[in-house]
Amino acid sequence: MKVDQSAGKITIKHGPAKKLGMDQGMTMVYRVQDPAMLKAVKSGDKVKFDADQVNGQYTVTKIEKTK
Ligand SMILES: [Cu+2]
Repeated sequence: MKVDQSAGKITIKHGPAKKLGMDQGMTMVYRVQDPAMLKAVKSGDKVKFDADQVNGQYTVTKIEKTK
């Protein structure tokens, strides 16, 4: 939904993510492990991503654009 490369953050609208304790879909802001990861995506893209809780913050560890 929104990419903020300088802050290393991305807003993602996603479906249920049981692994992260999210039983319902939602739109939320994630940190990214490495801001360079955000060069591959832009606002409006559909993405596939992996995330974990790192130091209590939801952090994207992998992201890729899908069609
Ligand atoms: Cu969420």
